[in-house]
Amino acid sequence: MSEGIPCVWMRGGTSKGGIFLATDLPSDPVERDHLLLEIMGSPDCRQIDGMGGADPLTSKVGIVKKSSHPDCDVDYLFLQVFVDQAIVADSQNCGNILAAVGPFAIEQGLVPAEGDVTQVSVFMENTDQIAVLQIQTPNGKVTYKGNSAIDGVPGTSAPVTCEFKETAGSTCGALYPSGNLKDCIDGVDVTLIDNGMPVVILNASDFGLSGTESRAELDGNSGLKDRLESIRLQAGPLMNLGDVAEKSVPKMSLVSEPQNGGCISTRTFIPHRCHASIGVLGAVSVATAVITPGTVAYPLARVPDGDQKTLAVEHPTGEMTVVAYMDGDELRSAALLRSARKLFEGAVYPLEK
Ligand code: NQM
Repeated sequence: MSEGIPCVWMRGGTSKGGIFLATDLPSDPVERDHLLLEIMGSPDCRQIDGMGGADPLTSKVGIVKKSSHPDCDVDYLFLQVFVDQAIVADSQNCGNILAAVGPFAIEQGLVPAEGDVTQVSVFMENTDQIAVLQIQTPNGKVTYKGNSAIDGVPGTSAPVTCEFKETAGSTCGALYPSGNLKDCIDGVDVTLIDNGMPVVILNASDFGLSGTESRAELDGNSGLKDRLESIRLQAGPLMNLGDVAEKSVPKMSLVSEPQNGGCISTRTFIPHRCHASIGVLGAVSVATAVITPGTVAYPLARVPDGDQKTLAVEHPTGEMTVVAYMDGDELRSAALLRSARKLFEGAVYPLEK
């Protein structure tokens, strides 16, 4: 039998995946990616011969090491393992798996627990940016138990708060990489934005949709998916992302008026399947467009006043609250509540050679 690779399987926010110490994986990216495809069982739409859950949200990997950056505790590289294609993409961050990185780092001894709440500063290698997490560590030990609920996950857990600063232009080089608040592609108005995640924002009504359709209904709409992919492929170069045919960014977020007291309603494709909720940094990018006059989202949105805005971004399974700290009209930093859970610790096995 081939040798197992130490790994912890974790839920982070509304995503799930394998978290590895960098020292346990090959340092050569080609070798590493090949191994991760085998571990997840990709490419195969059922991922039957691997650990992946046959959904982009459960086919994720976090790689963690002690940080080489003076202000950070750990470095985190996120990899999206495609389900039905032999692709492992490092072109995006994942703020959900990030929530699992904090407890993992403490439990693996990379960060000492300090007091009842331990702060973990994470250097996000995908975009060279920093996130600061607060992890519950009563009596110096990580706990996953608590009273915090997040939409898309049953029950309650210990809170993991995530704060992001200076995420503008994380991957595209500028908050509005095309230089415009609004562009027109295939006759449809779009806002191309990157505040931690490259997102194309579109008005759901331009596609004959109410924006409240279910994930299954949208995933079954092949005409819609074809139109979105045509726009996405053209948005890629405008967003300084080049040819995005084999990339997981930009995401495509259809927006409409809020239905449940939030600031906006969303249905987000990541990028080919509809998200069960919305990504963390995806929500930060949408929230940023929501508060900015001139974007596609602004006229549909309900925006509270004040220097600290609580922006509930509605999605198919509830809402994701982004707390936006403002500097005048601009978003200075954003904080979000997530949670995590350790599901399994052991070894995963690549195919025998
Ligand atoms: O936007 C899904 C997720 C994500 C990414 C995706 C994420 C983020 O829900 O920060 O969390 O957009 O592919 O895990």
